[in-house]
Amino acid sequence: MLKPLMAAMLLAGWAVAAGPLTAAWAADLRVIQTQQAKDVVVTLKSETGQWKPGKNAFVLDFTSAATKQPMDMGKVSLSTSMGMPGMAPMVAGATVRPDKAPGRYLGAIEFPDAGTRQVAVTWDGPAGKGSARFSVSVR
Ligand SMILES: [Cu+2]
Repeated sequence: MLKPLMAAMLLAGWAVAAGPLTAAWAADLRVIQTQQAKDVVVTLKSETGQWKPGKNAFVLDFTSAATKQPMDMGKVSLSTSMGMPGMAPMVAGATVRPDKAPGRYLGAIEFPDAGTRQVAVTWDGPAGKGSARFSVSVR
């Protein structure tokens, strides 16, 4: 009786431990948008290569345009805005945190509807302060 139970518990424990690992961007990432600001190349990526209404997980990769090497950007934030005629812009901010991989940040953002967002990515760290702006279609 003990052995099957222990095997089941081990299996369950393994599944819990393996879950986050396999979910954490093991899949290929697709580029949503790339933007260069001075020497900094910002690449926004996700598993699907696009943003949709609702919750979205994404990756921001920072590399040097000159050296192609990852860049530590320090504190990174991402905010979005959608202009709507006759209304105040719809604003949504992302939570962004550094990944273990150098120059990589993991983010999450939620959109109430579809439409083109003006995206601002800002940073403040070893490479100085800066920002990149681009637009992304949420669909
Ligand atoms: Cu809107």
